[in-house]
Amino acid sequence: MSPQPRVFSGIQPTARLHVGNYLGAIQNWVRLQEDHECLYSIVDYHAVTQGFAPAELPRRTLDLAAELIACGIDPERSILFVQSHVPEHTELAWVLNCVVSFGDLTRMTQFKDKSEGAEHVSGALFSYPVLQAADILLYRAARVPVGEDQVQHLELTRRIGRRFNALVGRDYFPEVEPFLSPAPRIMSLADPSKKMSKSLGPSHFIGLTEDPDAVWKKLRSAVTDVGGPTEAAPGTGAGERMSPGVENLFLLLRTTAPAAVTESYLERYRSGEPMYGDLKQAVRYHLEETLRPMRERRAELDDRSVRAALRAGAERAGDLARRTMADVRDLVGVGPVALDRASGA
Ligand code: AQP
Repeated sequence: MSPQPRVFSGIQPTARLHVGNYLGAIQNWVRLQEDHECLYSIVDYHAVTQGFAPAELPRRTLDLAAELIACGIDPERSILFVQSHVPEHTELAWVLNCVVSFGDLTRMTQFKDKSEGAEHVSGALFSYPVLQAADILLYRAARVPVGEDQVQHLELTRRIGRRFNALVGRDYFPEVEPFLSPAPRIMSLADPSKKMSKSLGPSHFIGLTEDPDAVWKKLRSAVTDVGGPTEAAPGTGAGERMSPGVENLFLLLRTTAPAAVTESYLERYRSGEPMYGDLKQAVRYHLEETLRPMRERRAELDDRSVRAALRAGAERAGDLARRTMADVRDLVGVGPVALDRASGA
């Protein structure tokens, strides 16, 4: 039997999961477990690129792991682990820093967005996509389930992998492909011109384990017909132009409700009858149906079992990572084995 294709993806423990993370990426993480060998990492070294938070980071890491398990990541089937528990991530990142071109890094739009107006811009924020490339290439994973905002970084990972292969004269790292969900970009409720994101503030996102009343408060005040029209949401079947806020509500409905439900609201939208209040109620209902089982599973999980799952995950990931790093040191000519060889030992 041929081995299952390998998948890697990571998520930062900067706060708890939101609906954008779930519909854009985590739902695919769960699905891919069926027929892939999956590694999913809580990338805590990424979370410190914009400042340390030693009093909060460990708690966030544990909470995020519990939420991922509640979403359906099965730590028996998939390798669920914390990035810093496998030190080879940062070691490979250094080697890949020697491979990446400075010009390529300067073109990363996320760096431009995150550094704009910041008081202190760390070197790590600039080279962040190299650590991301190391995360993926360390496991020689070919498929990476992410949201649309990460596609540029994956293109860079591909370029780094190719350049490494060319420099060492061996096809060592595979070609990396993004794997996008049907909702690769969920927008903010309060400002639908921006992607749903934790850093924009609580009114902009819906937390996965948020209380239903708080979710409704955010949905009720979600922006609808301001912000200018765009093309109709892909896949909604609507021929007319929708404003970004309405398009986003339809996207939330389409990804949580049966197709017939979305179609009935689209018909009402096309007929021009006022329906935004009802549309928000429908999103509220179907989102709650999606989120409730996760909230319930999350409530049943305790820290002890989550910590045990992460410890086991780090052991399994570490076995794979050590093999790759041994090869990489060899290919680059560093490390004790290379010295032994040079001296004929
Ligand atoms: N709005 C979104 N729509 C679809 N997918 C999204 N992802 C994030 N936001 C959306 C995807 O979720 C995965 C984890 O992303 P991350 O660890 O990079 O989380 P994030 O980007 O840090 O999430 P935020 O909320 O945007 O954080 P801040 O505001 O701190 O930068 C990735 O696959 C991502 O594509």
